[in-house]
Amino acid sequence: MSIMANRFDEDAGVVTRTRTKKKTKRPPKFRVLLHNDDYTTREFVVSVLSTVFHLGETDAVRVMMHVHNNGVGVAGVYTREIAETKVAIVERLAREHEYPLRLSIEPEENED
Ligand code: TYC
Repeated sequence: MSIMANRFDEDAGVVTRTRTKKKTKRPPKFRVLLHNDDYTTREFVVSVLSTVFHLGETDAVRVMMHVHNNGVGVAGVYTREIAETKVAIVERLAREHEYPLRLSIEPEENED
């Protein structure tokens, strides 16, 4: 949230704006979504959730089962570059194991 006051500079004929409230600098966050398929093994998904997304065994199994039952689920929430890097790492791992596992990224709506 920012408040801007307009001022007219008479010498130069230029309108300047003065920001009176300090801009809070929180970078946008992005959800990394995991998508279900019929071929990737449950064990592989749990291992990715634990090694790449740092979930404990219980949460990793819970997220994997949520995706298995609902089609899609959140693996984690990160800034854009970290989210994109994790997607690239998991996609490479999946292809190496010849799994069709898919991931995507979506912006988290701002909460302020
Ligand atoms: N549906 C897969 C199976 O039954 C398991 C699975 C879960 C696959 C989550 C992908 O993102 C996924 N083997």
